[in-house]
Amino acid sequence: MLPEKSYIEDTIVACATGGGIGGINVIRVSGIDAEIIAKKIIGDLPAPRIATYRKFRNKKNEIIDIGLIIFFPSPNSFTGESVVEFHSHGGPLLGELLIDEIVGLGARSAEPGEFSKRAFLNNKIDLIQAEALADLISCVTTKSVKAAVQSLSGTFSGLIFELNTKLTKLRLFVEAAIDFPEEEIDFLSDQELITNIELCQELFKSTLDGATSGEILRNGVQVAIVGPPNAGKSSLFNHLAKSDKAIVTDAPGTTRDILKITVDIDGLQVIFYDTAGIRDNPDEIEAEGIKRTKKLLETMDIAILINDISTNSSENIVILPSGLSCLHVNNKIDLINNKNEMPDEDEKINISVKLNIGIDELLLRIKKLSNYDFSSDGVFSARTRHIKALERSYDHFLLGKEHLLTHKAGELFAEELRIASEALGEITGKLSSDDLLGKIFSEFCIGK
Ligand SMILES: Nc1nc2c(ncn2[C@@H]2O[C@H](COP(=O)(O)OP(=O)(O)OP(=O)(O)O)[C@@H](O)[C@H]2O)c(=O)[nH]1
Ligand SMILES: [Mg+2]
Repeated sequence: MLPEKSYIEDTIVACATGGGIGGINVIRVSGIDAEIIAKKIIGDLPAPRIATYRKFRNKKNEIIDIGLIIFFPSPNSFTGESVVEFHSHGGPLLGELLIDEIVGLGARSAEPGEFSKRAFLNNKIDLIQAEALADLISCVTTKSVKAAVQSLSGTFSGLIFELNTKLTKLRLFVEAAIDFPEEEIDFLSDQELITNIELCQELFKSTLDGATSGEILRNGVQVAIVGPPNAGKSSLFNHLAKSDKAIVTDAPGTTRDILKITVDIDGLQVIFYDTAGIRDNPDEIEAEGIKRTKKLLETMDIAILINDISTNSSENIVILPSGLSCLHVNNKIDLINNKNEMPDEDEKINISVKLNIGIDELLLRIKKLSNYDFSSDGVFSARTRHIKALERSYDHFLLGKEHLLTHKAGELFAEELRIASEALGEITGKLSSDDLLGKIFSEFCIGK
């Protein structure tokens, strides 16, 4: 998977900071012409890795800005290529002027994620670390920041490496035993082999658990608040948002558009959606809202099905997709005067948004349903594609184990373990297709 020559031979430039109004902008140049470009702009080449104060000049020798320049000679840079960073003054136009000048000197504007892609292609970081880098900027909770930093610093990659080493050792051991049958090694009775298989399985399980938590942390938990009109969906939504984001009235059919807020629940990112009340015979606009609610439900992790206990409006109208986790909630319990009228159904949560009763219990149940392990420390961030590849790898490992222990088929064991290793290679990028790499890096922002 060596990069094409032309790809790596050109020099790229982009603003590595936001490019908006601020103290400074960092304009990053990477590639073989970075040194020449730096010399042309400041007149000389500063000492490596030392921030140097210089005038930045255009082709006509006019000063376009004054700032710091740092030169990172290859291979000791973020991308592994020669990199020059210009710290220009903040302001979008200034940054653009400098970039135009650099482009005029032979560089090309970088594509999204291109710096990280070069870092990956030059083995500075693996794919997990590159993805963690991209995730870091979109984290909205401190827990998810910590997790992304863990992945960036190599925690997740280290586990994948350890798993792969274990798989390879097991495979080589069995292959050696197959290759030298004359030595009559009865490897199946070797307790060390059995122990190593068990240890590998344990590591698979704990890595999958960690990655699952990491994925939940990264993606957040999607929760739709649904139910009949007037049940108090928007009231609950506003309560969770701590703002009057949604319109609340006592007229049924108030909400039509889907509203969304992100709430930090003990470090877990929970995305709540307020939806149109579902009922028979809606008007035309409401019908569109209901259609959207039903579509939304297909992509949710959890539905809060909310019912107005004072009217006991029918819940049967809301048909949830099969497999969707659902929390049944009775709202407006403040309107029930007689305690005997209070439903005592274990699975239902009785709340009053108005009096802030039962909301903590509701949040607790969301936490439980999220499958996120709140007790675990050192969580690392992970993506769905990592989990899928890990699961595939684990399945092949288990199949191999069965071949070996049940059918005494050493060759099949070795073959399954080889496929299991390949799946792990996709995670770190050792064995990823160009298409996959292109897709991953194109989702990065420019300058990354
Ligand atoms: N007494 C009482 N009233 C509530 C409670 N929660 C909501 N309400 C009232 O119920 C009415 C409807 O609330 P909304 O939040 O607009 O209900 P909704 O489910 O979003 O309704 P639609 O958008 O029309 O589907 C409003 O008058 C709220 O003030 C509660 O816990 N107790
Ligand atoms: Mg509403």
